[in-house]
Amino acid sequence: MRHLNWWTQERSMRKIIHIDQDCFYAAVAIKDNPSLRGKPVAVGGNSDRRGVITTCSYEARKFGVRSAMSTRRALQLCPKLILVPPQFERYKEESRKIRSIFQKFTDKIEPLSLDEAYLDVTECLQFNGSATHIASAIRSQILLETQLTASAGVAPNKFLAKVASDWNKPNGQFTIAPSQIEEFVRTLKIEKIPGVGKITTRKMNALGLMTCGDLQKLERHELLRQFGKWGDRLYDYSRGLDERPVAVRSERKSVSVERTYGSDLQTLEQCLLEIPSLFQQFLERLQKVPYQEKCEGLFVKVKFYDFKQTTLDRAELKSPSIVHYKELLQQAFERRSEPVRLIGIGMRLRSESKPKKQNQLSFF
Ligand code: TTP
Ligand code: MG
Repeated sequence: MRHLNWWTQERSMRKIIHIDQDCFYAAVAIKDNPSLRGKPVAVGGNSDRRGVITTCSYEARKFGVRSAMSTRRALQLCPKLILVPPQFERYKEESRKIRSIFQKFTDKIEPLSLDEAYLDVTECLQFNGSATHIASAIRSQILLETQLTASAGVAPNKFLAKVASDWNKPNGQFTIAPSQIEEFVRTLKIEKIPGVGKITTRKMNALGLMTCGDLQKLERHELLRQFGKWGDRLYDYSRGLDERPVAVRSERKSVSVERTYGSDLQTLEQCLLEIPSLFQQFLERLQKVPYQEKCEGLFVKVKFYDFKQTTLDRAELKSPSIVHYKELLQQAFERRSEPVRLIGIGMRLRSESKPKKQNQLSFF
């Protein structure tokens, strides 16, 4: 079952999803206290202690309340504003759940903050490799597991994906396909470029530059002269170009072993025969991990003859076994039923655990 959609025809093209939770801190506060739903809610410090607003619900935004505004000013704009204190542990908790959903689709995750991440899903085979469908599945799963809404942008690079995630906010998504880039950037307002703040916008507007289309008329050296190093980026962004890869963090999130085979394994049976020796190797690896961490699920990775790979994750499986890995391998293999060049098995670990002296894992 080989599939070529409009996107994978461009072989070098990446598929990037930018996910951003909607009014994240406020949404968590509302989840924890449903009587706040539908009301203007802000998370921040008290006005009498020179507090500032971290964020607010969309109802509060209608009054002009914004992040980083003083609480005093926010209350002037919206006297009925309900102020709640921040609860960072809760945000981390929800953020962890959201990250483990991302991991079901790709290993290439670059978290930007607790509520925002880039995902490279170029190699993800789910939904026939449709990044748009993957993004909706991620948003549905986030809603199901956390009762929080997220917005997503889908595009061939990080810059466009980030712009796109803001396009249909809240609780929406937007895809910019390669064929639409030229038209999209021509009319894109410069203030939509991440990193272009009020001051740069004013400076550009004064030069008659309103859209990326306007920016395109300037040579690279002119942009460098006007905007310093940032000019280089602006030259590329205004054309919808961005080659920055999704920068995966190196913190330990899993323990795994994998093996590449000299000649491809042709059948499911051949693949399954490899599990016992991989499992033995996996147990040896586990004992060397100097962390005491909780298992957050098992996974199997399969790379097919053409280097396309798929990862099958099961968060509900909390203890590694040959039976579980065989089951996962079968499902992963059947996504394509093509010759296999690599098999990996592993276990997700809770991401925020602290190193312990003990040299054993808690589930042993
Ligand atoms: P954002 O994603 O910028 O904002 P948001 O999620 O609240 O709203 P949106 O629907 O527009 O995405 O930031 C994520 C969280 O980071 C936000 O909930 C609170 C925190 N934050 C601050 O503490 N200070 C700030 O100035 C901003 C912008 C955010
Ligand atoms: Mg957000």
